[in-house]
Amino acid sequence: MKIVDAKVVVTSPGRNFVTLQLTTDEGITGLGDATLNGRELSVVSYLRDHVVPLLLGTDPHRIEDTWQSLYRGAYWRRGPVTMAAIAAVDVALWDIKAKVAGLPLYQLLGGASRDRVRTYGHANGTSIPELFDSVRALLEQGYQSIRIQTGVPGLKAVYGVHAPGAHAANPTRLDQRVLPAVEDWDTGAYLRHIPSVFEAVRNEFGPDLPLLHDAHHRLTPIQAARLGKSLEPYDLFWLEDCTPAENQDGLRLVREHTTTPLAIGEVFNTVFDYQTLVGEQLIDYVRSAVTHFGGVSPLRKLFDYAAQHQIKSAIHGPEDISPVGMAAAIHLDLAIHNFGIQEYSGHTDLTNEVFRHAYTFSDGHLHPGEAPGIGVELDAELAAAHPYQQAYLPTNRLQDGTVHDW
Ligand code: EZ4
Ligand code: CO
Repeated sequence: MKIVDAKVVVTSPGRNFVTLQLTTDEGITGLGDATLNGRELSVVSYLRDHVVPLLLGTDPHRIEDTWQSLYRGAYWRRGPVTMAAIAAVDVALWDIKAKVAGLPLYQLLGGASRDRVRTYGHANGTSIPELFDSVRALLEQGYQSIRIQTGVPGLKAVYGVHAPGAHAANPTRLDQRVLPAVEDWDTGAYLRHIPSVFEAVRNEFGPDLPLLHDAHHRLTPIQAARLGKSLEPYDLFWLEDCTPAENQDGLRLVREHTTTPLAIGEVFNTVFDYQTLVGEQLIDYVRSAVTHFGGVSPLRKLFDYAAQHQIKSAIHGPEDISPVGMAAAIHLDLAIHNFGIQEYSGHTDLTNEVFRHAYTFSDGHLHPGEAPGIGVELDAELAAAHPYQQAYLPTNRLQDGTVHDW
């Protein structure tokens, strides 16, 4: 079998998605997600200009060899653009292999280790009453674990949260350009406010509901240590991205001070980003996405490494992972032993029409379905009817104007 065609499809049914579609000489197609929020076209060029010419004529069954040749052969290793591009190839090849076998991908990964995949959803509110409404709406949708994000008194933005359905929260328009929204931040005000939010949520919804929180890389290790400690009475499922973890050593300090479980890694793209964090068991959940970590093949290896240190999976699953990336994640979630939880925000109806998928959501759980491959079909005509729109994630500044992590 040979790869005879490789197309990179960019579509924006509400937000931008980048998809690689490979076709074999036997007419079998495979899909992979290469979406890198706010920097989408860099991955399109990496694939179209530099990877597609290498793939044509090769054997799609040689997944590991293709992966290694793209990773090592480029000489320039790692980084989000490279690893999103390689991820799309890896997933498209797994999709083809599973279709040839006539099996859903999870069967090729060892079969199901559980009946279904537990998820968590995002509750957001500028105020406590608004947050409660958001939690209730998620509970009505069936979610059984909930991430809590709120406004902080004195700040305009709810940190780390995108405006619903928007490309970027309140983008500023200047001439023909789309510029990122600029949000405001005050770490002291945040640290003083957040424990009272969790106290209120516990009082309203009781002790049993698993609650998560994302600090979105905004704290130093000592601030993160203080936050983890102050949240201990509210029994969090995890505190996520408490500090920018390129500084892996900083997590030792956080870990020494708090028993709040820690989750890290949505911006990481290789196992090297996790060496200290996993090797010294400084975290409890690894957060990388199939889409940004080079695909199913390397993420499976990361999870096996994490398992040796009693660390579980928690694949990143915001709306900016396409249904193709989400499907690949759900197959992996079902198959691995050390599954923790899957983030799941769902997609708009239009996105689900562009990417028709076999995976289903009910009672707060996902299942990948039984369609051969990853179980996603791309509607190319509908995708083409919704072309790329330039968009950025927001940026963030302190009240004196200093740029801060978003
Ligand atoms: O802000 O994926 O845990 N989820 C998150 C996400 C990220 C976006 C960035 O593109 O932090 O919502
Ligand atoms: Co996050």
